[in-house]
Amino acid sequence: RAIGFMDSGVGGLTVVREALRQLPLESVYFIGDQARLPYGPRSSHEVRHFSEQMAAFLMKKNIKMLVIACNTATSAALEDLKEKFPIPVIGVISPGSRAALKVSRNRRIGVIGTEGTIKSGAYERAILSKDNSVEVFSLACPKFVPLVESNEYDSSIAKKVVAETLQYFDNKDVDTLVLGCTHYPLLRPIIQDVMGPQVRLIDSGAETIGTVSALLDYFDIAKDSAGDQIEDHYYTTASPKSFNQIASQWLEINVKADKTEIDRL
Ligand code: DGN
Repeated sequence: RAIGFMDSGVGGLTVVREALRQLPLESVYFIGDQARLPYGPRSSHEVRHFSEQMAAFLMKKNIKMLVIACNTATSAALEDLKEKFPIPVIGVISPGSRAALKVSRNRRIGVIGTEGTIKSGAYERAILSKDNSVEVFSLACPKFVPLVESNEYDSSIAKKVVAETLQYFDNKDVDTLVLGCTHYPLLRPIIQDVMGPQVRLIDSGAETIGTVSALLDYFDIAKDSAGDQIEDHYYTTASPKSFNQIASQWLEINVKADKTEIDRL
């Protein structure tokens, strides 16, 4: 059985990339809801509804574990999906928060994400519930996801937009910045450049794979090399052309996604 991953678009692939590296024997079922992207500006009610649909689609593929590879969906739907589905459901916010606390020295932590994630306050809650002596500075970056989805993530426009947006942190003296949206690791080199080498960037999605790996062991459901064949499947709710291009580039494999209709989800 495979591990299911879901996101609003290509962002979740940054989590899958880490899974391919850290858990090479596991099979992946991925769905990106590109037809209804971006999730950031939507109400949490709507994001919850879409997340349930994607989770139900993946459940039909007989997955053994579900990774919500999207911060916006994690903040809106994690509790709901945990209740509804009889398999382990893992979000990206708690692992990202823990990693930030682990590396920050001056206890001033920045978080960037979509409007939905930042408005929900999920990161602040997750970080402060583990250590309430830190200061958290949160910023919504609504322009970042469209840059990534339009394959502009290393263009000069991207550099300008990222630099302008992150000016907010100029006087905040954060030493750690959480990439609280799974699309943002594609902008990582630019973000690092703008923030400077002294700031540690936390990739929440990548951190999540550590949790996934521990849970596979805990439930004793990890595949070993004597297990069945590895078969990865990618689905998008929009036309697969741009998805395949970004996915193949980012995962360094030839990805051929299938389109799945929303009303069939
Ligand atoms: N990749 C999603 C996240 O981590 O929040 C959000 C993308 C979007 O739909 N705005």
